[in-house]
Amino acid sequence: MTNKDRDAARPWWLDEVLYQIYPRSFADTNGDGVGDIPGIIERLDYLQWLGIGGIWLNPVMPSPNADWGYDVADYCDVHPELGTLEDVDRLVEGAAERGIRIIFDIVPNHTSDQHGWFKDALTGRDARYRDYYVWADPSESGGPPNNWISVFGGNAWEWHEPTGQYYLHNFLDAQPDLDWWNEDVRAEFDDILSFWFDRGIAGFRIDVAHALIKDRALRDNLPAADEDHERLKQHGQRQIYNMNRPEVHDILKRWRKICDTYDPQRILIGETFVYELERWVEYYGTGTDELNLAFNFPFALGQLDAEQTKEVVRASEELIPPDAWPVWMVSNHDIGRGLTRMCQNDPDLGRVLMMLVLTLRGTPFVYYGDEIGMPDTKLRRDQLRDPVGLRTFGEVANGRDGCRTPMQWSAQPGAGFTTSEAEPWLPFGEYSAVNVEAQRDDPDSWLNFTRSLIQLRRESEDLRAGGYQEMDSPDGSWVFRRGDNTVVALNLSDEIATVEEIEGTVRASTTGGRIDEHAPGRIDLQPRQGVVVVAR
Ligand code: TEU
Ligand code: CA
Repeated sequence: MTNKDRDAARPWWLDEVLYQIYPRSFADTNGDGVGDIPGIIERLDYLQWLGIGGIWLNPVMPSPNADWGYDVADYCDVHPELGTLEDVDRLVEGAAERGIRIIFDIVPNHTSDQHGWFKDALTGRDARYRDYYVWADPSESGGPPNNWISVFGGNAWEWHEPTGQYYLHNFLDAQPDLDWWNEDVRAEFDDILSFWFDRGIAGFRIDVAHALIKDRALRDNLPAADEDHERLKQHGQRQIYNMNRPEVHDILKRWRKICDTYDPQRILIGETFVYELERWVEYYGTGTDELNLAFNFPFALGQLDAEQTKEVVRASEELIPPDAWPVWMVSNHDIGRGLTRMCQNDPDLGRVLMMLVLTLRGTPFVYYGDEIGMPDTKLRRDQLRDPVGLRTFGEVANGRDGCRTPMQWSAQPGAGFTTSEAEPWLPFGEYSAVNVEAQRDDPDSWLNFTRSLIQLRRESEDLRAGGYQEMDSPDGSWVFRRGDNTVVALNLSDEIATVEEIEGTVRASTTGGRIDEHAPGRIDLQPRQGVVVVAR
């Protein structure tokens, strides 16, 4: 069987562990305190050693950084602070040599207000690019066209005095929303996708994939109700007309067709930030005609609770189309790190969570630093760089900056991230306590735990491709079978748990000393401990 035949039989992204890098915070090669693409190239050997098969990079395109790259000023270039197009080519090539694919982030919902299209749109109602954006007249009583509010707080409409209309911004006013009813906008993005795919980019993570197209009649949103998700209640309204429109699926299906013309097939991963699993599965379409992977936020935003989390996974497994494939993620650059949010920084529970993510049926994502157990970093208000954190400081500790602090490579000044003299763009976490160098040679370290679990997954057909089947488990525990011969047993409680009907050899454990132990039909788990047991 040639490599190509094997790819055709089973696409790579079903089997690999993917890794998210926040480029400004991974590795700085020129001493300006900002991580860069050459820094990622230098660390490819580390990522290969860790065993990952693909990297998603947060946006690297030119941006005035009102929202740190999520305000794109040019979709077909690289931000000078991060590198050049040639660096991207070297990254793609160097990664490919190590069996690693590069996935980019694309932001199609809005541009920067510094994008050429928007600058032109401001010049007049007849401007060439005016209709690339969502413009509206004041309401009859004067004031904004409707009641929509921005995800980041405040009115979603910004008045433009010189042309006498409002423009829509679902995020910052420096992030004007594109009008996806406009066929020209669709055509532009077809070209942008092809531009990067032709350079060897393996796929895209699509920013706010559920938001792209708005209600054509700009109807008012309804207020949030008691039964709504906590986050929606805080927000105040149901986002039913300013996003989450059915027509978004046509756009994503159009993109999928483009991906499918490439060999190897390119993939689409959606930031489908929806609160109901019934809405989430819709982004998979029939299972083969829309997103390849749709992030599961009901899972990621939950607490780590045996009964609740199990229920979300059970429901996700039931709802997902048979030809579609789950994706599991608990940390990212917005919601923070699972260790802090879901495990209150308890390292034992944190490892159990890592074991869960790496052993569920589906593609796991590891956020940079999670493999060494980096918690969210505590920051003072004057240290924040994220506009959203600055708006919400106090309500959300550390805002979104706490999970974006530099990767902790070593205990040396500069943390192995930058030079000892440089001021990092965000403060370091506690890098003398938690870093790659100190953990690399310690067999019981978090890093080697993560790595060995990734290796086990690579070697195990059951863990990569086997079905998920929940088993009976003691209170506070979660036991499931993967494929025919592999059982994952997680004790999330503070009591010892005895798991029955489990026979085989311990092949992975969240704590040292249990590897190769024989489970003769039952096994005792210590509080907050997890094991993977393989029969035969
Ligand atoms: O996030 C979209 C989004 O909905 C989140 O911003 C979330 O609601 C918020 O972080 C809660 O605090 C994406 C990007 O991941 C994020 O970094 C961008 O700021 C946002 O889109 C706008 O592009
Ligand atoms: Ca740099």
